[in-house]
Amino acid sequence: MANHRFSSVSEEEPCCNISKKTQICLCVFFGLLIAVIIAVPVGILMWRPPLKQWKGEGTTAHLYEILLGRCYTYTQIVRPELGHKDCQKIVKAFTKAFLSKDPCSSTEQDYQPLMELTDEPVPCNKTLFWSKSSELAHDYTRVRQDMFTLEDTLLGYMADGLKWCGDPGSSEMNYHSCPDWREDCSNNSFSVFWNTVSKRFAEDACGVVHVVLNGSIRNTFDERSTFGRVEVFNLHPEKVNRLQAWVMHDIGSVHSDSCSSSSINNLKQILKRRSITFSCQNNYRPIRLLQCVKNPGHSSCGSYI
Ligand code: N1C
Repeated sequence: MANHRFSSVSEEEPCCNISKKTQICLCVFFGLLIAVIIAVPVGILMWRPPLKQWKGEGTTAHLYEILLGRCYTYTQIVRPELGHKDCQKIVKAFTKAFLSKDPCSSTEQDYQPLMELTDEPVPCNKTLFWSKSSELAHDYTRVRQDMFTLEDTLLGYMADGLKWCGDPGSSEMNYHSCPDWREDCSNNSFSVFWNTVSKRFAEDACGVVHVVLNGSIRNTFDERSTFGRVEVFNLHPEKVNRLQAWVMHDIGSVHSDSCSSSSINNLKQILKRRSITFSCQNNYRPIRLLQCVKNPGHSSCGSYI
């Protein structure tokens, strides 16, 4: 009985003379207040200025992991003599070169620490350059394992086919867009990287160096390409005795350029001024054979296969 009376009093007379409605209101008010007190600083801490939008495609998804995986594959499996290289350090130096920076003001210096960690000897007479002929040149070095394109060295192997850029207002990579060379800026983190590594690759070359050129396009030797702009001018005449060019025509294409064309003559003149001997051969047979392996039925391959 007493218990019954007590409980009915507590239900009907809310504590401290505050009505139940007021209690609910207070609860809601304090709840909201706490939510605001938590949400505002969290929001301030979490807020990121929007990343800048560019015309080119954004950073390759999982760039960090891909770089690290490729670095280990190269140093442990492809060239185990480089097994002492520190891949964690190399990939950190790679990303540090462009993260939190304006992707349109990239410099060679940004990549200098990365360059120092990835030096790698290429034997004399084994360097192979290419221009507008990436697939063919790499088909060739896949078979001629003693020859090296830039992508057969550690840094080229790691970066081949990837895209990357950062943003000055963020420590993140910009996965949405990166500057386009033509439409945004030429000094972008990606182009500056290829210029920097191509320059070193050419500076390191010695003996007879080779280049695969595409004779099925109009400007077989293009002075604006990385080969024509960077590599040719960074060969050291005191250690490079000759540049051997192989002008290759696509199977079945109408020939556009050959060793006797004006663009190749332009290359010859540039090298002459730089005291480097030049020799040129159309459709170098070993590479032609590789083209024919891919096109066995073509009439122009009849004499080979
Ligand atoms: O501008 P290119 O060719 O003449 O550059 C090729 C030349 C090669 O000899 C390489 O040593 O320059 C070096 N190089 C690369 O190794 C490379 N890998 C991937 C230059 N560029 C490279 N890339 C990408 O291809 C990069 O995006 C760059 O802009 C293109 C250049 O290819 P291209 O015009 O056929």
